[in-house]
Amino acid sequence: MTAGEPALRGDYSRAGPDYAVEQQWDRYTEADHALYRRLYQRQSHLVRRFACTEYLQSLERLQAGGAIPRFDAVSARLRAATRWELVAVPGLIPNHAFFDHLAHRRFPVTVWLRRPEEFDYIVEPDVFHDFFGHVPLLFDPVFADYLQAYGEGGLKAERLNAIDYLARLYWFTVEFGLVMSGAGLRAYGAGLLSSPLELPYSVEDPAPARLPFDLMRIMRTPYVIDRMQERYFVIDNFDQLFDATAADFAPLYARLTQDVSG
Ligand code: HBI
Ligand code: FE
Repeated sequence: MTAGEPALRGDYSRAGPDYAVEQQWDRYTEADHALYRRLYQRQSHLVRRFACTEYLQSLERLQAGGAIPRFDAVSARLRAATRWELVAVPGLIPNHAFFDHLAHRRFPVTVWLRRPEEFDYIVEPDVFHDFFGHVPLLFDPVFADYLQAYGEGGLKAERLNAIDYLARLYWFTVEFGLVMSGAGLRAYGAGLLSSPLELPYSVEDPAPARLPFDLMRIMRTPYVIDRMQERYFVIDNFDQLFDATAADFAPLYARLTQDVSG
């Protein structure tokens, strides 16, 4: 996205100022749909053991395992459920556009699918990660409100030069969050739900630390993007997440900046 970073794979030439594109569903090949089905098959077995119930209920209702979904059809159902919709994007988009979509209850979903040799892992988000990982929880009313609030917080953090702190909150909740439910420890983060290796690891492996959700600690914790995480933060429920992040972050950012400079 900035000079020096490796090029992103998507086609950005047709993207508007908000980075929206047409999904062009007819351009997916039968091989794309077959690869998507294989990814979905494997992962749907794993999530039954390791995902939170809110996620599983929505995934079940979506019935989206047969082919790469049509975003328009899913948006119609989402609008009825939580007033969210999907917007097709070429891949990672700049922070401002990303936050603005979330603040308006639009979730950006990448249009392209990974290559077969990337079956187990891909660094950039693709349609499987974005759809399988993120979309089911948009049907949960509390999580849906949290994500909108995160987008609004992102627009504010931009003005306060605090995006690096806020991005950690997204990372340790929306992407890699765990929840302690009645049934035990479960995953709700999309990076976990869409990963065949890290999903069981995050819930069962003795190696990583599992810490109680702590907003300030999260915003002080750097993360790596291309390895298993060394720590996860555990919430009790989505209300806790929404309530803990409802306050004005400006004084928190001021404290975090002071930590660093002195
Ligand atoms: N773009 N498509 C897409 N998906 C993301 O998850 C995403 C993004 N742009 C920026 C971004 N994430 C994060 O860096 C922000 O949460 C900070
Ligand atoms: Fe993601």
